[in-house]
Amino acid sequence: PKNAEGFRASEQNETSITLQWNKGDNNTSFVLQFNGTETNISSPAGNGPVKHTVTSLTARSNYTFTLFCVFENVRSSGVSIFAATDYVLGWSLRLKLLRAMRESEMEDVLIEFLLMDFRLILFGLTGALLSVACAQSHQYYFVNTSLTWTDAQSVCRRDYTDLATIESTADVDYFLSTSSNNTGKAWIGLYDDTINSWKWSLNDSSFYGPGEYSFRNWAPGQPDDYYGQQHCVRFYGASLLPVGQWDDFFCTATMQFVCYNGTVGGSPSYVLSNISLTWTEAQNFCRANYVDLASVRNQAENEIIKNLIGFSTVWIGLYREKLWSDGSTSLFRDWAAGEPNDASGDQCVAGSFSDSGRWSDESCSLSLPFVCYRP
Ligand SMILES: [Ca+2]
Ligand SMILES: [Ca+2]
Repeated sequence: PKNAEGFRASEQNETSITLQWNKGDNNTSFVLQFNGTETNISSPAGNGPVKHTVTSLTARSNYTFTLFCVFENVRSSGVSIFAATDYVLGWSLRLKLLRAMRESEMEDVLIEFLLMDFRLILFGLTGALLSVACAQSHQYYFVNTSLTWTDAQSVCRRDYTDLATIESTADVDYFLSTSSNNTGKAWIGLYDDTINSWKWSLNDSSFYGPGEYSFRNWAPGQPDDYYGQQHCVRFYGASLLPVGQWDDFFCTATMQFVCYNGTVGGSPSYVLSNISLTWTEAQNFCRANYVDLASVRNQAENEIIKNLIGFSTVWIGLYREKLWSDGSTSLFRDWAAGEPNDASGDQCVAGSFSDSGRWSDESCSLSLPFVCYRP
């Protein structure tokens, strides 16, 4: 069967996320996969969208949900989305106060003084929240001129240091405080480079000869970054054609994988797992028991792995991460519900002033205001 259409998070609060999708055919039922559990959901009467609320979640956390359509006991391939729960209570009030302070004409010293006072008040009220409050590392500047991402990057590099790198929830708050009257989006420094975003899990430059780090064996039409969420690479076994070629795929899918186990007599040695894991779990497993997930450096190694895996399609060590304009390696992410969701090509990232600063991927040629930083 086909996958459900319009799968998205429609509402969330601190501890629950409501998912919805189009109902489609009356005879279709659904399976929702989440945190290693599966829930069967039957098709409701009527034509409206199907809604399902997942409860007992942790505040301000990211979750992955995968939805399968089931028709006559056959499952669709599945669609995955990420969604996040809200801040804990009291957070939005705090942001309003912060913004009000920024708006006023007070001297910076006075602002600092008030923030300090504010920290103390907060400490009494909320305790744990403090670890993330008011600890930003950069000075941000909102530039209220709409430019493409690349042009915004040039302006930031000319007049400041670079587009904003956001590495913590404190940075997100600070980003929000840069513009009190803007309800739209603004570019930040995160972007996707379809060549340099790809990395091997085994990150040791001496392991790769000339051209070997960039060896690729993509299947036709791949990588396609389907739904903007295919960031890990699977290697087709003989049950999926074309065998031995590669496809970018949802990192949360589970499958067998190939670990690299060092060299034996000068040749690389690989181990095929007999269990199925997500890409990150597979990476952990290989690092704990062998060396790492397998890198494929040339056609000869591609052949060895193809012959090793037979009919199984497996994870290999190739994956992709968006890059920061200033070269930061921060993995902090603050995606809005359902984001990133734009397929393939170069995508750039904007924060939304109307959605707690959360991020979305957008076409880099879109014109938006932007936020620069100076150390
Ligand atoms: Ca793909
Ligand atoms: Ca998007």
